[in-house]
Amino acid sequence: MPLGIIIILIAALAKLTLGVDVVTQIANTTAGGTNVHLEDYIESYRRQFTANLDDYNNRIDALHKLFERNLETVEIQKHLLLDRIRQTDEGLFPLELLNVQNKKCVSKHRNEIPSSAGTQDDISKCLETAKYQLRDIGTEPRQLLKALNNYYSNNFEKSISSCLAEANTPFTCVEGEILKANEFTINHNLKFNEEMDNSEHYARAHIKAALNCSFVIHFQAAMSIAETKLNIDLCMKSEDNYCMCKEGYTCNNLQRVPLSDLNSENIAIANPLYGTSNTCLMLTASSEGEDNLEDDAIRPQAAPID
Ligand SMILES: *[C@@H]1O[C@H](CO)[C@@H](O)[C@H](O)[C@H]1NC(C)=O
Ligand SMILES: CC(=O)N[C@H]1CO[C@H](CO)[C@@H](O)[C@@H]1O
Repeated sequence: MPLGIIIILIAALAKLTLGVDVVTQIANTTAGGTNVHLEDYIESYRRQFTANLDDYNNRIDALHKLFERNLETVEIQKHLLLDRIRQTDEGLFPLELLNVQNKKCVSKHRNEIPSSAGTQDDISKCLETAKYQLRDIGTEPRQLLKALNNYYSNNFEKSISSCLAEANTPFTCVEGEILKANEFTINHNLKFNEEMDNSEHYARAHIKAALNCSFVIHFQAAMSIAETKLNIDLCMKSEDNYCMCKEGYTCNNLQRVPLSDLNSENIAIANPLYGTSNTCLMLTASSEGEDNLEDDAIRPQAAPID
């Protein structure tokens, strides 16, 4: 006799003697058909649980990646800045070769350019601090993921095994466990979302700190580079303490004349060359007590005496 017919007979018999519950049980568990269905039913939930765990994992990973991508940006910016410092440094070599005056100006100001090694160290410190904090990102969510995984693979599986082995009505028993597992999952999801929010908040704060840390270094370096270039430029235009008299000749004998001394009523002024070995003199008028050439009424005048 084909198996299907036996099952129908048993089901019919059971219905007569034991009532609806037993029919359900038999219909859900009889070999060759419905036992497989119950297994499928459980399996479909297992798949859902696994998908849930994967989702947790993906979200934690995404948070880490977000953090790492931002640190990569800092790393890229570091290389760009080091390039810029190198280019600035290299740009000074041809200037030095032009003439003695330029060479003096360049060597005087060259060390005002931020050093590559120092800059690299400073930005690396920003990155190290951030990476150190990265270790803690996602700790709580990861603990919740572990707890959920533990629940699915231990509590749930044990209950299901005992449902299948011991319960008179395994389907009802299994359904009860699935209901419990769903409830556990929903409560766990709420906690997980909350912890993810906290972690994201924490991560963002540290990303911001790392970007700010590197920004400050960039800003200072850019300022130093610009200032150095300006100083060298000013120096080469003899607005510094040197005067280019003619190609190849410089005068470093700069005398500041207070405005009050520029008195046309006086018949004589002191001889600034008297008793010195200087052979040239550059006079610059300066306002009283002030040491700033920028504000001078009269620009430096070259007065080679030889
Ligand atoms: C950025 O860093 C500088 C220097 O460390 C600090 O003074 C400043 O408060 C920081 N700004 C922000 C927005 O964190
Ligand atoms: C897989 C399967 O056949 N499930 C059935 C088990 O019995 C219940 C009745 O309690 C049905 O609702 C299910 O469809």
